Amino acid sequence: MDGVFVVTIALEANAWARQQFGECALGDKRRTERAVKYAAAVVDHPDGSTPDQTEDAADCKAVYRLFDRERVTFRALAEPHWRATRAQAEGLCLILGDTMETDFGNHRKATGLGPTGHGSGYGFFLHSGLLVQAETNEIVGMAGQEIFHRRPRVKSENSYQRTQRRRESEVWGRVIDAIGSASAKARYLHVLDRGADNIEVFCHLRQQGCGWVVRVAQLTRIVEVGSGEQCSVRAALKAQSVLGTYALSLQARSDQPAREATLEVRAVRVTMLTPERMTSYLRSIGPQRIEQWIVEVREVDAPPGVKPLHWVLYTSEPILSLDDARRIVGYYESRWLIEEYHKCLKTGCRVEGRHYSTARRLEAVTGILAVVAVRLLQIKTVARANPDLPADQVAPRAWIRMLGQVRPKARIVTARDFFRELAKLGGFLGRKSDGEPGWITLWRGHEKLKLLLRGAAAERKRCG
Ligand SMILES: [Mn+2]
Repeated sequence: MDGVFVVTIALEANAWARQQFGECALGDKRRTERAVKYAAAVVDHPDGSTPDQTEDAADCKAVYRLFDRERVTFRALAEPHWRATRAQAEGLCLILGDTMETDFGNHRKATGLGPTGHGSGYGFFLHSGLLVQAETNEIVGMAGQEIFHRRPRVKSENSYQRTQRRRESEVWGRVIDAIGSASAKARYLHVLDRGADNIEVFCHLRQQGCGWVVRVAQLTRIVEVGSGEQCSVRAALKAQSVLGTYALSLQARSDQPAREATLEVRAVRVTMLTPERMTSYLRSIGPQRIEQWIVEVREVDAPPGVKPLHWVLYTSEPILSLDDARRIVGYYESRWLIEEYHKCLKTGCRVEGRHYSTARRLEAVTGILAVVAVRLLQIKTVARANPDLPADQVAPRAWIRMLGQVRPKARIVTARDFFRELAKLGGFLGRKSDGEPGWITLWRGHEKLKLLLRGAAAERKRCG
């Protein structure tokens, strides 16, 4: 499986920006050019402010004007990337779905935002579907995204308004539909957290011909088991014999020592019942019987004082063996990548540090940052997905040469070597106990390396 994105990372900022944003339909070719130019500047300095990322005041104003145009929306900027991602998908792909909350702070008074968090935050929600290769966890890109706002709660709210406000969970279905069905060469498996444990979500997934792994939120939900009788999810699992057990080494955490956990696995095939209260969506698609499997992983004989591990997942995939179950649990564990994406967007691109005065400008700039954050995530994970690739397939040769010059003891042959040395330049110690470098040291190393390259280029110019 040759990396689709490996080539992408090796591209210089300008070429990458053109590839990602050159097709944006913004109503005027000059706007597209402006977006490409700005995106390249963001790649070079993702956590800077807009004035930092532009050459002068006029350039900065031009970017602000760009984000004020009606046609220049989050969707218009990011959609070509989503389309390209879906077109690149091949084989079994996971689509990791999750919502990120932003908080721009109450003091800034950007107009058009809504409450976030427990009401103290002020911003928007970004729902994303990150497409990764199932076996390697290689990041292909974003398959679809949506920004939505929470309506402020009003005291005199009637039940209709309350239901409207609570229908936020419909975003799962909208993004599933926007991503749509896989092409003939790919298969999609959506991997979703507890927020998606909702009959409508399963219906959307099935309508699109996608598979799924969804964390169970309600163990008390009534389902139908094989023989047609009805019972709770919990009771259905309890009635099953153990499919197998396996051991898992857990690293020490602040609140508990390292331990070897023994995990029991159970699985059962169930049918979801059509809810009594039909929503307009459910009425529109007609009665549904969603047949699927439930996998349970339960820690037994946990030492006193620790909370035993317990995961329960719904899946469209048949679970006939312990291996099947472990594969599905492994897919769920890939969700750390979407959490990591959110960090790339918040810390790496400082999306919440943008000082724009309206929600529409903030949304529009997020259309660029959301795609740049994919690139940051790819840089962070490439060494993990393809450690043995030749280094010159993940980075320009000039970078490898320069890194070799400033770290003369380094031997840079593979992608893993390159990223470890890059992280060391950024302060990563690389001791045995340090594991693989985190993206902050990678990013610092990358920043330093670029400065070195810029210095060397200036020197060459001067010496003619
Ligand atoms: Mn979530």
